[in-house]
Amino acid sequence: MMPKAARLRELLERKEIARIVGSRDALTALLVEEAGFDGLWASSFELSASRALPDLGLLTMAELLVASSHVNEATALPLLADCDTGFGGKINVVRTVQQFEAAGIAGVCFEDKVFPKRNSFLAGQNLEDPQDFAGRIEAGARARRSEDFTIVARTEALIAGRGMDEALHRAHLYADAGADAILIHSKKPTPAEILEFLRAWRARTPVVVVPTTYPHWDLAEAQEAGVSMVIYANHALRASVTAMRDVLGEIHLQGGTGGVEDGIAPMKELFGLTGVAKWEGWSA
Ligand code: SPV
Ligand code: MG
Repeated sequence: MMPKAARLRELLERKEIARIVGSRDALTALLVEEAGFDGLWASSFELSASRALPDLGLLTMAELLVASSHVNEATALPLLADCDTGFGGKINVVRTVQQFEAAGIAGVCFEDKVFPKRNSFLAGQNLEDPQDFAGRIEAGARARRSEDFTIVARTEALIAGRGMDEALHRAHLYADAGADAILIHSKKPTPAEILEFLRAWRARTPVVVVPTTYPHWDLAEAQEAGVSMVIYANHALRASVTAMRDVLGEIHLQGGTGGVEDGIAPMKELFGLTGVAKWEGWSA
């Protein structure tokens, strides 16, 4: 089978748009694979939320590496790991690349915000100096062992309200520095500014988007406009919060679990997902 890094690269470079999904743990990754998606995203927002922490750059590189490895090991899908700002300066980016690549993870994404970053949908966004950030991307690209290991550079210029010229300037700098793809993030309710970016970018590198605030963008239109990959970054986590709240509320109200039993995954389904039969085969 093709190594995961090569598979992620192929997803970015093929004509057909690829869809990857935020997976905060191994079980979520299994469900993403079962649903037929192309790959996985280890989201700093989801991994923080799963620890009941806000997405403010609180998790260390080692914590994100362990969590990302659990996600990565669960399936054959390639994983793009969200490595926030890269945990410091150039040498921290270098070690991040070394460690994530050694763990068999297909690629990493670094964003051009000042450490500690704030989740893109929170106020108060500070951008890193573009030359400094480009230097980190260049060092990270040099540090990888395999050319297939993907480094995505994410610019938050639009998120920070710095305008299209700044976004394009930064994206070109990061591509010059060796980024394999550009993630252009937006918090607008329509894809208008993403479309403007794509027209000016002229497919210089593959482009990745995170359509959380513009969820109605048609996938075929996004592909036509030049998007290579979309990330559904947080939907599995948000779905499970809603489902857990509903069920826990019902159980508390009813004084028992009888009323929810038919609406939740049977134990047998979890035995299947967790591979009981496969594991029992080892001792047969
Ligand atoms: C994440 O999922 O952690 C992301 C995307 O980085 S966002 O939450 O939009 O910043
Ligand atoms: Mg993140």
